[in-house]
Amino acid sequence: MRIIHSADWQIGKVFKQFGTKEETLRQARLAAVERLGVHARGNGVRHVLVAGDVYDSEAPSAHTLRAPIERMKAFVDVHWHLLPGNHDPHRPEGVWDRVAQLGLPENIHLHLASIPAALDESAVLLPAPLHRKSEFDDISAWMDAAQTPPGALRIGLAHGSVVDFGSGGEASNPIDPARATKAHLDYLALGDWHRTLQVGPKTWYAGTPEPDRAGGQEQGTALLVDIAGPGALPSITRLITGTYRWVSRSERIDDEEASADLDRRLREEADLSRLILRLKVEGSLPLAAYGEFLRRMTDLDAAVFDLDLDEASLAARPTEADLEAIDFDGVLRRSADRLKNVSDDSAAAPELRRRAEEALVELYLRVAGRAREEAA
Ligand SMILES: [Mn+2]
Repeated sequence: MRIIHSADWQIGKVFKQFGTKEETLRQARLAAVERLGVHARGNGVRHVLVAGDVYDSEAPSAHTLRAPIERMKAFVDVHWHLLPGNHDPHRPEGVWDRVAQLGLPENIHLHLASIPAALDESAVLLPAPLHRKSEFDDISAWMDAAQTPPGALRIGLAHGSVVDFGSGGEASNPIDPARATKAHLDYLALGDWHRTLQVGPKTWYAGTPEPDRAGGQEQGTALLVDIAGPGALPSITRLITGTYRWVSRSERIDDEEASADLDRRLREEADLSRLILRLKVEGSLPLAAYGEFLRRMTDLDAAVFDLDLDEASLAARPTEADLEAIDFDGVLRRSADRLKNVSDDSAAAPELRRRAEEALVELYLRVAGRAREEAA
C-alpha cells in the first residue's frame, strides 16, 4: 500500500504583512495541492490523506471554498481524503456541509464522522474528525476498538497535538502518542504541527505543504508512505510540495569581510526569488561598511520574494577615516562629532544613541554619495 500523507493546507490563509504580494502566497497554497496530485501520479499513489485544516477558516468565501476542490478534481485518478481540523471543524451547516453541497466528484472523500472507511480491499481508513475547535478528550481513542476486516491495513487519520498529552488539563485536541500501538494501526497520519515530525515508528506529522510562518518548516513537504503489509514498518519518503522557502537567519557581523561573506552566503540560497527571508543582524560596523551593508540589503531585497531585515542590533561605529570622509574640519565634521558623542554615550537613552547612529550613517552616505558624483 502506497499513500501520500499531507495536512494543514489552510487554504485562504491571509498574509496581511505581505501587502501586494499576499495573493501570490495564497495561490502558492493551491499550487501545493496540484503538486500533491502530480506526486501521486508520478509515484503510482491512489490515495492522498489530508489530516485536517484543509481550510484556514470556518467561513471561506465561495471562491476559496471551491478553489482546492477544483484542483483535486483535475486529478481524477487520485482519491483525496479530507478531514476537518481545528481551523475547519465539522459543525452543522458549517464549511463541510457547504463543500458537500457543491456536488463532489467520486474521487473526493469527506470524512466527517468517526467511522471506518475502506480505501480499497486491503486497507481501511479510521478518521477522527474534529467537530469543534477544541476537544478536551482524545478523539482518536475510538480507533482502539474499531472493527476492520482481518488482514486489512488499519490507517488512522487525526488532527491534534501529541506534545501536551498527559500534561493534565491544559491539553487541547490531545492525541495519545501511543495511539498507533494501542489501536494496532499500520500508520497514523497526523496534522496540526506544521513541521514534519516522526512521533513513533508508525506515527508521523506530515508538515505543511507550503510554509506559512517564519521560524517554522522552511520548505513545504508531504510524506510518501509505503506499507509492505499488515504489521510492517512503514517506509517514509519526503516529497517537496512547496513553492516559497521561509528562512530565518540570525547573524553577527563586525567588519566588512563578515558583511560581504553574509551577503555571499545568502545569495547562495537555492531559488533566491522564492525566498522569504527573516534576517536579524547584530554586531557593529564602521560607517563605510555600514553603508555598503545597507546597499547590499537593498539589492538583496529586490532579489528575494520578501526580505524582513532587523538591524536594530547592528551598531554603526565611525572610524577616524569615516569622520574625515564626512568633513575634515567644518560644520559637517562638528555635526558628525556631536552625533558620535551621543552614540558613544553609555548614559544616553538607547533610542537616542540609535538615532544618532542612524543620522551618522545617513550623513556619511550623503557626503560619500556627493563625493562620488563630483568625481564622476
Ligand atoms: Mn490545526
